[in-house]
Amino acid sequence: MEDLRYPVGRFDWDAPVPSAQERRKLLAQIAAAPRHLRAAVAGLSPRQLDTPYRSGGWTPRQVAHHVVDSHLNAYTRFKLALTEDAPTIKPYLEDRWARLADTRLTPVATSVAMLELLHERWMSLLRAMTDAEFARTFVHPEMGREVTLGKTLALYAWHGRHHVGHITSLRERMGWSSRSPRSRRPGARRPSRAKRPSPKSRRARR
Ligand code: NI
Repeated sequence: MEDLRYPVGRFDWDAPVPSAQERRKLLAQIAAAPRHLRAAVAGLSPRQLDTPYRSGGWTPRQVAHHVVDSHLNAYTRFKLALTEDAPTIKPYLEDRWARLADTRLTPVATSVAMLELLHERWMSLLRAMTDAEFARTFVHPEMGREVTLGKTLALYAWHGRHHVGHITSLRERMGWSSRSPRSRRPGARRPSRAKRPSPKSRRARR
């Protein structure tokens, strides 16, 4: 059965540290993440934004705010590891962060804009990093070992796609069109409200 929690698969901690060539692809994914988040939430109503993507899961609203919470921490971890030798970073309780008042009260558009600006600055840092800098590490106290910035780059490239996938897969499953009816996939068109088909012709459609 498809696991709704992992729309792009799980992150592979055992994969080798990305090569310089692989890093280019990961950098492009991080650069694209704000654009993809913006498209994923575009046109969602407040009610849709508050629909959990799975039973017991986060809503698109919580997901959007969480991506900013997470990437703010990630940006800080990069800067700590670039300026200190194997510093121990501070984990945070993401579920509790997602239930704080700002997640409830801040428009999703604010977090999309924050992510755009944050990634603009984060990308300036990432693009300038050398091989030796990607080999620098921090200690994650819950993992009890050093993690390289190269691996962390792969993690956050995955992380953005992972959470955007929660929203886009919810939209697909719910039949929520993206943006306007015109951009609906061919074959996915629904009858307009003005001309509802009779029950008979509706059956024939299946
Ligand atoms: Ni996350």
